[in-house]
Amino acid sequence: MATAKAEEDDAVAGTNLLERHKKPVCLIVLGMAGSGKTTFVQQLTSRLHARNKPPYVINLDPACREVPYPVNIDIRDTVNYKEVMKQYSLGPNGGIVTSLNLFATKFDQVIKLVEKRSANTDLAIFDTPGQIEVFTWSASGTIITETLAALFPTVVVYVIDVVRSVSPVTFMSNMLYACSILYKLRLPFIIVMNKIDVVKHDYALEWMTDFDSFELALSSDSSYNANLSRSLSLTLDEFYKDLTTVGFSAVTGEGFDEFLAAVDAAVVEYETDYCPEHDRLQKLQAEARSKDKTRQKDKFESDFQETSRKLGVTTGRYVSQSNEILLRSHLSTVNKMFARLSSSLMLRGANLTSE
Ligand SMILES: Nc1nc2c(ncn2[C@@H]2O[C@H](COP(=O)(O)OP(=O)(O)OP(=O)(O)O)[C@@H](O)[C@H]2O)c(=O)[nH]1
Ligand SMILES: [Mg+2]
Repeated sequence: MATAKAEEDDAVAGTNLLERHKKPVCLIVLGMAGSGKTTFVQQLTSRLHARNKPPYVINLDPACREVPYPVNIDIRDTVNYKEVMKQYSLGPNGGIVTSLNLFATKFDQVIKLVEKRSANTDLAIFDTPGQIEVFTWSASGTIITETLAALFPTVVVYVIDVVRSVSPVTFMSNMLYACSILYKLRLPFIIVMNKIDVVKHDYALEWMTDFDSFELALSSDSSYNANLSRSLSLTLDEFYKDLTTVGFSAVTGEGFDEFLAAVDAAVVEYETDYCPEHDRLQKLQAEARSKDKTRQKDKFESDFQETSRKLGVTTGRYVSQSNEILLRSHLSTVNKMFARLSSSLMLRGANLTSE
């Protein structure tokens, strides 16, 4: 019997899996300013076009001057970033956050458009603003990420500039940022070590697997930052272990096939790790909501009985007809008082306006 139930569950899970696979995989491209996110999206897009598998591309950076790839949805068509700054008297970062918040209110339309393309698109790519915290720590960033992850297989692609990360302290701060995003979003995560046409990423891989080599790189530095990086590298050991990293050049396209293979593996991880956890949390939330509803209903009933007792009305679960009439008359008195009060307030309001 238990086996039959397990088989049934497997079949249901299997259908979900297949259904989910019919949808495009969403890649959210994040990374520090200038790490090469936009160039990476451009390279990916042009190679996928060349393979007759055009992706659906969405630009979420309201402040970029131009988008160097064929874009399907551009935030700049919906929100004018400069106008937002002017209207709300904001600086550049505040302008980007507010523009993204305004755009997030229309995100259901983006979802509909991506869903429409499900039949003939394998990848939906989201390019994000350079001010990474604007996306990762804002309400709209969370709304966008969680909505996508609930509906599509979603993978976070974190772009690192390997040229700028040759300093172990900079490398460590970049990795800490990646780590914080991974633990916040809890989605499959790929680190793209970009710009390998300039500097190979071998040094970074070595630092991630061999603590001694990282220690050696820091040996000439005795600053507070270096000591902190040293201790942190031991802590990040666990994080490094399960991390998928791909060397890439957004200029030459080197690493493209490895990247696609990493995306495939990440989708499997999404199905096997993220979805069951997401479903479990959804179930817990639904249970909590239903408990809360029952608690509110009980409280309402007890308050109602208490009020009725004070008003001299006897109530049970079923209110007798005469008591109901009495209660209605109480309510109508309260309503009349309320109407009188609000009309006098309106008059006062009118007087204030005319003043
Ligand atoms: N050599 C080399 N240069 C690159 C590569 N990727 C990006 N660049 C250069 O790096 C600079 C920044 O690239 P962008 O793609 O604009 O970086 P971004 O992360 O989108 O920048 P923001 O959106 O401002 O955060 C540009 O001058 C690119 O030409 C690469 O793989 N190799
Ligand atoms: Mg960019």
